[in-house]
Amino acid sequence: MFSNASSQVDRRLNSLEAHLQQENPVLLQVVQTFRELDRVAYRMGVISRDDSFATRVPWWPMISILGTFSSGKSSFINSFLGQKLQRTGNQAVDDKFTVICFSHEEKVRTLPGLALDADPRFPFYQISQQLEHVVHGEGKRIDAYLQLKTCMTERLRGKILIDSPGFDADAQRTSTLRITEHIMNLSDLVLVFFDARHPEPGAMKDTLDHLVKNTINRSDSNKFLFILNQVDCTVREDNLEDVTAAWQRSLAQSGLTAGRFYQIYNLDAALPIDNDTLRTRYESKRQQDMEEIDERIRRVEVERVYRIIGVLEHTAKLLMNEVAPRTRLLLQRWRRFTLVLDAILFTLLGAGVLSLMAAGHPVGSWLDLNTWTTQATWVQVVVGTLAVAILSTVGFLHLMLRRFTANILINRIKKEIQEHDLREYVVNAFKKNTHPLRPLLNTQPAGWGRLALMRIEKVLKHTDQYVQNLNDQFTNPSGRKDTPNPTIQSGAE
Ligand SMILES: Nc1nc2c(ncn2[C@@H]2O[C@H](COP(=O)(O)OP(=O)(O)O)[C@@H](O)[C@H]2O)c(=O)[nH]1
Ligand SMILES: [Mg+2]
Repeated sequence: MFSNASSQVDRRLNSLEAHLQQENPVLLQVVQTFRELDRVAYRMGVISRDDSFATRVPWWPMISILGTFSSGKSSFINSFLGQKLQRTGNQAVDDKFTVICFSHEEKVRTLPGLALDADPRFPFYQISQQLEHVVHGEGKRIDAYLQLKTCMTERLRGKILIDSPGFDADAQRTSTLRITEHIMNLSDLVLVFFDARHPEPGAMKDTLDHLVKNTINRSDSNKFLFILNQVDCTVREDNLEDVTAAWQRSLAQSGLTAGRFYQIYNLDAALPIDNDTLRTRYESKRQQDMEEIDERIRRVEVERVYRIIGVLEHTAKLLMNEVAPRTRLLLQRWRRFTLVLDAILFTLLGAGVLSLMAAGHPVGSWLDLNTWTTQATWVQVVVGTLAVAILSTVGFLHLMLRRFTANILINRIKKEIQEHDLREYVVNAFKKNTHPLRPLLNTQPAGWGRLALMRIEKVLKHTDQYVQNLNDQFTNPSGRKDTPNPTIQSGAE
């Protein structure tokens, strides 16, 4: 059973490694360190052997493009990639969410939503289960909502882009909104597009409300960039300020008052601007805002790499400083609790037998060794069997008691520990330690000893090295003006 489960997780990690090998060798080593930490956790029972801490972190920064229908989301993505990957047009051309990720293959591949649902490397892992919760029956139709496209473009290395459909259509609306919400939660950066061609966005009130209301009052609200796209359409009347103000007013009605409002247009899709002065003005404005958007995209990538290493370090410290000590304490409580109950139970049993003896019941004489040895063989057999039966009952009662006390403590931990991961890890470790085959009197949690400590220290040493390595690559100590390529090229030794 173990080997099957662990080979499955092995396969997953192998494919993660294969992917990182192509695009981010420092992170490749990080996966190996995650594996080292997994080993400690398996032995402690903290996670099962078909799991890995590595599959619990999102590996790629996710940049999603949401927005109103026909606001130029797909055109923006095509320009970003320098390739016409997504279909564009004023009709609803693409009604699916498209996850776009890097591949070394030149050929663009389109895979069904199921591929995303089943692959823990992607942000839509097991999304069908979540959908099923919201709309019964929709989980099975995941292919209707999602697709994956691969694309060989340098700019896509180390990140995932998500193109989204407008969600004005009534059918599928609940599921689409649910997926949008999921995307908003997981994204590192969300570009919210509006269409300057429609200065009166009354018809999109509903869409706007949804996009805006879900973005304000969030702790991560600064990851949302609001972008007024297609501003080239204001050239004719030269009323960019008016159009922007109109949009800002309607956004304010939906609750969004603060924040930057980028103004851009797509050079590939825009109408040519004949007037030189106007063109220069519009182009320089566009240039400035595009540079800021690009910088945010670049930063997200760098931050994500640090965050993954942060998760590795945090998990290692969590095992050492929280999970192991808490499990040890719990074991002490459990042992005491169980022994006290054992004592009470067996005292009662003993008292029962003694009173039987005192009352002259045959059980009393059976248990008396002196009489026993002088009895006939069949009596010995009966008495022996009875003794075995009594002992098994006692053993069984003891095991039931152990389970009972363990369950009481588990329920208590579940209430006591607020942090989700820590709670799960401690409960799992404790369950392993209270398994019927584990001796009650063990003082050390299972899998926690010198070897485990050495491994954790090694993991922590590696995380320090990775951070140093990244600092060297992302900061610019020599003071050069040119920004380094955020894609990490060399490994940490
Ligand atoms: N004038 C102008 N048209 C644009 C711009 N960006 C996109 N379009 C056009 O707007 C239409 C809708 O674009 P699309 O990218 O499909 O929008 P989506 O529905 O948000 O993905 C297409 O016909 C594009 O050619 C822009 O900046 N200016
Ligand atoms: Mg589109």
